[in-house]
Amino acid sequence: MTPQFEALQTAIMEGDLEATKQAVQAALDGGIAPGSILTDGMIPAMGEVGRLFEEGEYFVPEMLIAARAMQSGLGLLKPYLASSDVKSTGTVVIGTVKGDLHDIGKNLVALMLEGAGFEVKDLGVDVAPEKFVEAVRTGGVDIVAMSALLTTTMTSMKATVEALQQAGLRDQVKVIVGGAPVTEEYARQIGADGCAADASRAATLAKALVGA
Ligand code: B1M
Repeated sequence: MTPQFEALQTAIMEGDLEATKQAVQAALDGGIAPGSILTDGMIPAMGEVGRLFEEGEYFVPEMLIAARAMQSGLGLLKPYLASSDVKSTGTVVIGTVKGDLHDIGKNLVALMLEGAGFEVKDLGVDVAPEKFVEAVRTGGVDIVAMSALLTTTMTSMKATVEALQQAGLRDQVKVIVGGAPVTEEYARQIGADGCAADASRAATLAKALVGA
C-alpha cells in the first residue's frame, strides 16, 4: 500500500464514505494529480478488497460497502478526469454484460470515453445482448463497449456479438471489450474489434477505431 494514500485506501477498504471523500479532497488540495489519486490510491484499494475476499476475510457485504466508498470518491474526481474540450468523437453504448453487477470499471471506462469526447450511452449493469442490439438499432452508434468482471459472465460478450450479427448490425459498429478476466485472445475469438486492459487504454482504442 502506498504510504501517501494510506488514509484513502483504509477509508475505501472500511467502506467509510465520508473519510473517502475527505481523503480524496485532501489529495486534490495537496496537488496530487487526479489520475494518480485514482490509479495509485483508489484502484489498489479495490485490489486489496478482492484479495481479502479471496482469503475469506471479507464477504460480499464488505465488498459492497467498499464499492460504495469507491464510487463516492470517484464522484469527487469525475470533473477532473472527464475535463476535455474535444467533442463529438463518436457515440458509444456501454454496459456491464448480462448476469454481472460490477460497475466501477465500466463507470471509469465511460468517464474516460467522455473525457476523450465521446457521447456515452450507459445501459448500466446486467445488460442482455438484446438490450445492446436495441440500442444499436436506434442508430448513430459507433461503438459497443462491454465490461465483464466474472469468468462466468464474459460469455455474454460472445452472445452479444452474435446477436448483433443476427440482427444484421455487426458491420455498423465496432465492438470493444474489457474487464479483469478478458484477454486479447478472447476478444479475437469472439470477433470483437479490440480489448483494453484499463479505462484509459479503452479510450485510446475507441479513438483509434473511429479514426479520431
Ligand atoms: Co465481485 N468479484 N463478486 N463484487 N468483486 C470480483 C470481480 C472477484 C475477482 C473477487 C475475488 O474473488 N477476488 C470475483 C470474480 C472471480 C471470477 O469470476 N474470476 C468476484 C466474485 C466471485 C463476486 C460474486 C460472485 C461474489 C458472490 O456473490 N459470492 C458476486 C457476483 C455478483 C454479480 O455480478 N452477479 C460479486 C459481487 C460483488 C459486489 C456487488 C459486492 C461488488 C461490486 C459492486 C459494484 O461494482 N458496484 C464486488 C466487488 C467490489 C469486487 C472487487 C473486490 C472489486 C471490483 C472493482 O470494482 N475493481 C473484485 C476483486 C478485484 O477486482 N480485485 C471482485 C476496481 C475496478 C476499477 O477495476 O472493474 O477490474 P475493474 O476495471 C478495470 C479493468 O478491468 C478495466 O478498466 C478498469 C480500470 O481502469 N475494464 C475495462 C473494466 N471494464 C472494461 C471495459 C473495457 C475496457 C477496460 O472496454 C469496454
